Amino acid sequence: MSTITPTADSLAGHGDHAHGHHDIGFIRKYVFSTDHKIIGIQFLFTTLLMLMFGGFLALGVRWQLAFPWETMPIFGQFFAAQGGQVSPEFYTMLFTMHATVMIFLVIIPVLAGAFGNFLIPLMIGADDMAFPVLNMLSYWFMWPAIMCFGASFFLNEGFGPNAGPAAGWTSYPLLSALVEAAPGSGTAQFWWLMGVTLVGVSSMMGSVNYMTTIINMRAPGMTLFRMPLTIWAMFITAILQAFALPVLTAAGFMLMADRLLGTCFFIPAGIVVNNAAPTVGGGQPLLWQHLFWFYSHPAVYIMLLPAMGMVSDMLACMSRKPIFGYKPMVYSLAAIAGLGFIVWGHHMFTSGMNPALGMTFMVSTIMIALPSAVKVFNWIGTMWGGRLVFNTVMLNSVGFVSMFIVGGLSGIFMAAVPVDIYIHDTYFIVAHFHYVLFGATLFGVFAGITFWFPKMFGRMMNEPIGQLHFLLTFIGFNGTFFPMHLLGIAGMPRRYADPYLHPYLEHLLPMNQFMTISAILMGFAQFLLLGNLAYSIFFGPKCGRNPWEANGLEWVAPSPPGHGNFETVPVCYRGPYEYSAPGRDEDFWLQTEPPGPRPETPGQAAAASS
Ligand code: HEM
Ligand SMILES: [Cu+2]
Repeated sequence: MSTITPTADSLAGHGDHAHGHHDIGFIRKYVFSTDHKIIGIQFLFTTLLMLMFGGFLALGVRWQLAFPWETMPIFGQFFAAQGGQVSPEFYTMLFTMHATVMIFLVIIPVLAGAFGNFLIPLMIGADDMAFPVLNMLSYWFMWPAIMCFGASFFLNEGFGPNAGPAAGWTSYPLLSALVEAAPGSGTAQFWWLMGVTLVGVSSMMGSVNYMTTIINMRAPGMTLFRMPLTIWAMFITAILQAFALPVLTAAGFMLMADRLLGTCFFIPAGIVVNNAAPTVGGGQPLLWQHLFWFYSHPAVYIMLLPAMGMVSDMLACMSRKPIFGYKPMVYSLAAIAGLGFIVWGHHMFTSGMNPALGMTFMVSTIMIALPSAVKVFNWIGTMWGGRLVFNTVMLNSVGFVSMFIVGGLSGIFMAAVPVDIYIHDTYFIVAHFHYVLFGATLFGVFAGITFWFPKMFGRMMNEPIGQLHFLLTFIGFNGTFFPMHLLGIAGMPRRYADPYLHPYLEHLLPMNQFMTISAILMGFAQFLLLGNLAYSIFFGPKCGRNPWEANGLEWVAPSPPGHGNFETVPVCYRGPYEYSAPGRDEDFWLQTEPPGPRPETPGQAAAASS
């Protein structure tokens, strides 16, 4: 791809566009806005709301695991029919909807929807996305999805013991294919499938937009290898979405057809469920698992890669050093994404798979450790010998790296077939994915909120509260999730409403109580984040264009940037990581600053030409 050379014409044309615009009403400006910045902020607040909701569902799960069959405080009143208890069906619904909300309504949209939208045009020097109306639709398709998921709680055989879809966020048949299979398999499961389909529509509209924008709308001089790693990560994530998502959508339609049209893709013959007539299909439940994970394994990278990119940018800035190994960072992102397509079988090691096939899935999965290790090594290399600034951004970024190491290492255990046969479907798995999704991604998101908040609102967030929020979340997180490794090794299965019915698990109750208390602490800590956000939007200290003295194009625009982002088309002269460049007075070097006079000493000349 070639770089566009700036012409006086394009500069003037763009300038005109940035200034000469029309007055639009409140609704068009803030509700049905086509401005990528507003859409990004809409995504951010929606996902934070969903994060709180999903967190409450998780606390419901934790309540039952710590105090089984005891009346739930406060919320117990809502299901009086059960005597305020969490029934087994209700427990199943709680973890299903917790995971559904966290994955489809929090992590995926916060990364691509909130940060992708806000950052892509700003960081590549464009005035907006390639398709602004499509972009607006991608946000507004989230709400029908949220409503479908919401409806699935109620439009069922009655709120109460039978409430909600309960086949897990993985929706394995037969639970999800046969209406009679379980209390949640009826109408609730239908609305769940509708919700996932709509989230998919939203994601796909975003993905097309991001790819087009990044390929076509980069500012003059912004070559591919001058793009910040955030943009590389968003680009690769968009490609992942585009290739993986159609498989899930197709599988969803097949499942719908099984439920509504009498097909039997996933329903085998002769199964009797709940005393209904034997099924007459010739299908295979395992087919769903293959199709589902063909999407969902790449999707776990959709939930991680953007945060990796963002953390790379923040770590370089807060270490005042160039990113260590920029190109290896790009190639390792691409390698993780590419390998991510050929490992899905590791979710099915215990399904009676041919050992030769299991072996190939094992090897390909373990190979992902290589690019992952390159990234970890390079993040540490970036910090090594830097002038580290220990603020909220740095703390959360280091939280990301360290928790990713823990989650990544437990991944290698699970990738090994003999080990996985023992720990499959135990709490070890739950520990692993929370370390990656929460420990890594969510800490990256907290760092990103603090880092780009000044650009969003023109004000800084409160530093002491930010640090306290990090500290409490970090302690609460590890208190909640580290013991899950031990539970898993002790054999505690996931998705059991009462594991203590098995005598060999009875002694694990105190550890579960400790974890629940840690989770409650962590839940409360999130109010610090919300309070900090609400306060800082109105009362935070005002800041200029570049409060962190960073290099990227977004820091050239006003804070917050107006409609059209830049006053004139930014021209990009170098990569985004020129921190502490030798021979300069300042320790940062904006991508837009024209090259200065020739360096004096030969050493500086060598440094400048390399
Ligand atoms: C407030 C913090 C959180 C707590 C206390 C929590 C707790 C739990 C618990 C207890 C389970 C049930 C495990 C089982 O019995 O199988 C669970 C499942 C799950 N959680 Fe979380 N979680 C939290 C945050 C998150 C976040 C941020 C994400 C994703 C971004 C997430 C994703 C999942 C997933 C995918 C499952 C699997 C559910 C299933 O078995 O189908 N959780 N969580
Ligand atoms: Cu996987």
